[in-house]
Amino acid sequence: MSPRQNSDVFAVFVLDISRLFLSYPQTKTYFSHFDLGSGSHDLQVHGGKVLGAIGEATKHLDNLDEALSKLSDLHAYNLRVDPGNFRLLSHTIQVTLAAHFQADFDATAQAAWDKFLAAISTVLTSKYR
Ligand code: ZNH
Repeated sequence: MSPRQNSDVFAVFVLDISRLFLSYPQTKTYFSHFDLGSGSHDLQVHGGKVLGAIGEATKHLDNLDEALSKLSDLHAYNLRVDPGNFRLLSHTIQVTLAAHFQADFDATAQAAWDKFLAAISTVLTSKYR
């Protein structure tokens, strides 16, 4: 269950992005304009966007900088999300995967996801100043 084999992973995670806000309430500050109720329309749409971007990134593993360039601008110049939050989201994604794919999410899969999500986070926080 590597990041490359991702299709059904995404549907599952969309339902679960509220885990980020429940586990790490400080992350809610960026979403004051959202309905943060578990499973709300806002969360499903946003979860879909985030996972869409992650799915797209799996197709550009050798060129994440360029593939994520626009998103990198958005997070650095516009959203100004504290970089520490990327670790929290990455961790939340991995816990979600572990919970839903208990047998497949072994240590090797975890290492691959951790590396992949860290690489994405590095790009998305690379333009901060
Ligand atoms: Zn983010 C948005 C992705 C992280 C916060 N994002 C977003 C989007 C996407 C993303 C795709 C959409 C865009 C458009 O629409 O154009 N993110 C992402 C990724 C990651 C992230 C991939 C990693 C991995 N974010 C993050 C974090 C945070 C955030 C960590 C905090 C906590 N985002 C955000 C916000 C927004 C976004 C706030 C906006 C929303 C609305 O809609 O308003």
